Amino acid sequence: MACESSHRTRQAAAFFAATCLIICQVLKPGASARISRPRKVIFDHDGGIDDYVTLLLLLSAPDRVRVVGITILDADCRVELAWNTTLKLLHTLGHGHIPVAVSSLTAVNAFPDPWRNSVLSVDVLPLINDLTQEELAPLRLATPGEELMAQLLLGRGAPGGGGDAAAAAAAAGDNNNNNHHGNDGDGDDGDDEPITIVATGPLSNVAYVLRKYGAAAAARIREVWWMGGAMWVGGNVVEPGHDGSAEWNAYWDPPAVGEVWGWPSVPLVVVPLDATNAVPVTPELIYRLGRQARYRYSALAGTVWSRVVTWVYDRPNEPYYAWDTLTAACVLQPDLCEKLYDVQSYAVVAGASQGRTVPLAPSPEAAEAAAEAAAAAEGAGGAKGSCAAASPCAEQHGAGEVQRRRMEAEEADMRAALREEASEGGGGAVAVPSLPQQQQHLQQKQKQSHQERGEAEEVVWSATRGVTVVNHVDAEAFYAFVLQALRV
Ligand SMILES: [Ca+2]
Repeated sequence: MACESSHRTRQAAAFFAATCLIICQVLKPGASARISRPRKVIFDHDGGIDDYVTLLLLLSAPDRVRVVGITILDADCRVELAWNTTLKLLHTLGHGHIPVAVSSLTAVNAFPDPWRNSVLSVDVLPLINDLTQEELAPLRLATPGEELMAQLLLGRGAPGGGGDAAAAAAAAGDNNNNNHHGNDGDGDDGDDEPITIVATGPLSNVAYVLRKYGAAAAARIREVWWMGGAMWVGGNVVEPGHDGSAEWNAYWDPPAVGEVWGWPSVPLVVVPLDATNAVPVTPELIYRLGRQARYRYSALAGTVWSRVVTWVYDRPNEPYYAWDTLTAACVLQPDLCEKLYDVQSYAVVAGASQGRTVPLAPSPEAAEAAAEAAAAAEGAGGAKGSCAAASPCAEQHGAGEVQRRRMEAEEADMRAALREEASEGGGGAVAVPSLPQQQQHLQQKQKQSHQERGEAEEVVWSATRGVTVVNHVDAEAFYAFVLQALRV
């Protein structure tokens, strides 16, 4: 009995010690640091003006994200210049240890030259030009950007890259040596934490990695945040032969969008034009950055954005938006951005709508309007409950729905006619709001057409998958967040 009692006492003591150990582990400072560890990020950009402000934003929050590598596509830029510009910014801010590589992948539909050329206006900024070309040269990695992304994901380091980059940065006198995290520059720091990809250009690099490395790479992606697509609003592509329904990042490489849509196991958060249309880069925003220009990041961001502020006069109906910067802001401050989850959608990868991203459901606003119309029709049909089981009354209840369907069908026919006109005549673009029912009808029609002609069916549409869509942001909340974040 005494022995049993002693055994129980020892058990109780062991339980108490184990409990204490767990509690102590949770409470000690190091434990909380692990819990709130910054998330690893690959910044996959395409060298536009907005991409550099986005880089500043990502670097401004080392407590939330750690940029482990940067890949650049030759899309909204001249990529050799964009490489220079990115390296100069990193060096200026003491982040020269971050590996940067240029992708070898090329456009299906190239960006307009004037947009691509704008990178020069950032590359020449005196604020970032204390390095000579000779000093920059050793910072350039031989590894193609798409392979750097793969290596960072798969934890193989960046052969011929990261280590060399860090050494080269040191040799070039990386300003401040501001390596907050002891990162050796290759992203392979021995942990197996999945990596977030913040993609503010086309999806080509992401698609390449998934295509070549398959499930092994997919499993290493925590999520892809992509600035791209236009879900329930018209696109911003104005090109001959296109119907204007696509957003430019998607249009640059539509098959890549389709490929990423084909990986439902890779969480995808889309920041489409639906959200970014709310956040123009205004003169007032830049003035506000100027008022806090004593902060280096604010001075740089304001200067970079000032390169495009004249768009408010040049293109009053389509000003320069903070497309990419909003995407990074949503990563850093998730509650800033309203999201819809598991939005079933597909991408158009060929034809006059290539690059279009198509949700299967109507927008929340349209759904709400339809519900209100149905409710109003129900109200007009008589006193509530007066005809619960009566067939004629059921028809009355459905009047609003019938009207909605008729109006949608009429609108869809009109837009289909416009699409055909655009594709046949190669004419100007038209704004095409998302009408998934009509799109599916169009798909069916084209499939039948191929079958009737005995042709092999062209791959025009991606698989359907669920994505998270950032569909709304409060502009002032976004501006205030950026202003606060850039006080560095
Ligand atoms: Ca971009």
